[in-house]
Amino acid sequence: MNGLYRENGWLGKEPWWKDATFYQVYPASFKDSNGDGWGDIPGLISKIDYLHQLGVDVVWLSPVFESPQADMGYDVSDYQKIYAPYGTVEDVDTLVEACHIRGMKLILDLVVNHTSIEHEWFKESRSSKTNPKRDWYIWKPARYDAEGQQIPPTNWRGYFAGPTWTWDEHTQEYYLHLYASEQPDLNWESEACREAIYENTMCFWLERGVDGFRIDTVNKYSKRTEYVDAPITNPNSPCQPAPEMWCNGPRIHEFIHEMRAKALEPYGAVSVGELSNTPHPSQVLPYVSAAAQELDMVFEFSMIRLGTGGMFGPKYIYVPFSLPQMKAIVAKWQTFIEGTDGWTTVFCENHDNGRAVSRFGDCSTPELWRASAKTLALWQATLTGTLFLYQGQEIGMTNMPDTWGIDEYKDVEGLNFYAEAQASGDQKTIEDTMHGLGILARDHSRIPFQWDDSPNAGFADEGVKTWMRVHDEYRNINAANQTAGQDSILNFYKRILRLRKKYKDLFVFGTFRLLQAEHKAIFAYVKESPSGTSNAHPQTNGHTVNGHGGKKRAAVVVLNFSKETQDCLDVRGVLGCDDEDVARLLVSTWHREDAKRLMLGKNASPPALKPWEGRVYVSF
Ligand code: TEU
Repeated sequence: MNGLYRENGWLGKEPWWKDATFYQVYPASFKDSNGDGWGDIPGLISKIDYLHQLGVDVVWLSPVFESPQADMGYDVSDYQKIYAPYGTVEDVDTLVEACHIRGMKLILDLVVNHTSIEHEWFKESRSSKTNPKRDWYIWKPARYDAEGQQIPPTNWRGYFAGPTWTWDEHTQEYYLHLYASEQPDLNWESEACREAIYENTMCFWLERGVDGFRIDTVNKYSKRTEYVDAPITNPNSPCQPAPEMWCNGPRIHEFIHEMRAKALEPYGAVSVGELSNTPHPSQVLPYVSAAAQELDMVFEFSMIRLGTGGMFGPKYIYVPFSLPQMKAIVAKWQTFIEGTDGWTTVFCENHDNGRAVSRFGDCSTPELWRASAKTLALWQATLTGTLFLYQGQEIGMTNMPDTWGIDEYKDVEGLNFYAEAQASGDQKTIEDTMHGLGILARDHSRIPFQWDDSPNAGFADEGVKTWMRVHDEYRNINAANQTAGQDSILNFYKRILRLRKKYKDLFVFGTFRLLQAEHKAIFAYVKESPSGTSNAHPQTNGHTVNGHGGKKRAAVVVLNFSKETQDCLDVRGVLGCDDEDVARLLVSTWHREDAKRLMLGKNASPPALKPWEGRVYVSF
């Protein structure tokens, strides 16, 4: 069993992936080694020591498979070939080896809700209604409205705006695609199709030493097979949001359990599923309960979706939110596994969202940018669950400048939403959508990594036309000028990733209790060691004996999410310090520790928190 369990006051032997630090690489934008302006696998290999020195245990590589790139590789046309600008299958073998010799691991991005329209399976399926692979995709006849006009089989709106059905003239039927029309959904109801998925897309890579997968759209494989219309919630559109028609469907747990049994378990492969549109813990736990033998963990998106106007129509109409709203969401997803055999993840960036320091921090001055990036780092590093970083987060990369126009945006999703706004003819909708894209667009996390202050930020050689524009600020924000600086964001990440490991009983496995829930500027919480002590001691006489009167070790995390000075809460009181107890300052984002700050003895109260200062105090 790989849940969080304790024997004799000890943390049981936990699976390696619970306290591992994962790092997502978006290959097109990480490092270009051959001067075509597009990142590649040899470029990533050349930077593997950078990741190792940061403290990365596992690299998650976004899709590099053969693809026409309708959705940046999330439209695969051959799962066993590599998109040539990224390199070759042998390059992946070299990357696996480069990770393993450093004690690191590599997981790939498994995209099997759909293939590319150019995949051989789809070509066969669309060739005729009698082709053996016809039912490997989802084909339906047309409907006709009251006026006799042909309409799609259902009124569903897809994730990229527009309908989820495209008409195929050759066989006179529609095919389903939750995303772009170039991404036809696979029919998981077909056992032959599922078997091919496990063998062709998973076992092939696991045989080559890959250590697991991030599983794309993991809860969407089991559609509700009645294929009925969704309720009309937007009378002004022919397409209606319908995630309930394909999320968490009737056979989803059967399918994922089978995927684990047939492909993951035999290789001891780790799995992290992308679980969107699933806001209730009671729906999430069945995916991550160890006993269920489905997924090891999932990404739940409530926090990272803050600011979006919902997942469908108004997604890019920005909706301001408060810190108490964010805190309530974090508390919900930090505590939902307590008392269960489930597990969770910690993340605040990925390739589908804007940059955290731009969305949740403060980039109004260089000082606040640095301070807020470090406090966000401290926030992430002290939360329970497996930690996932996204490329560039560790150096505080920011959103694209708000002076950049729509021509710098390349992502199919954002461009479709913008085109939909333009089609409305409503100027305010167009302006509001551009404003929302300026904060939330997936493009912000996809511009070239800023390695140094050389032209093209060291991502590509000088003079090379990069596939996306390099940020204007690359001379000030880059890895090279943060490598030496002790106060740099990069070095702070290195430091707190080590601390997270050293105090894993508190930060990785600890219980979470929110403090000052309604405070509009302070994000504070208590993390308590499940084992009762730092070095779990065997229990005797039924009580944990730890030299601290049996008190559980705890940490108080106090983060100032504002540019104003804020009073610090009563740390000693929260930790239940008796007169002779001392609360120890473990880390501050502002202060180089010194003796007087380190200890909070009797009657001592912590100094006020500077703007965007984060601190962690521990009981012992
Ligand atoms: O995204 C799945 C998805 O539905 C959303 O959670 C995602 O945020 C997207 O922006 C739709 O709003 C996954 C991948 O992460 C994404 O990059 C792909 O575009 C998508 O699947 C299709 O493969």
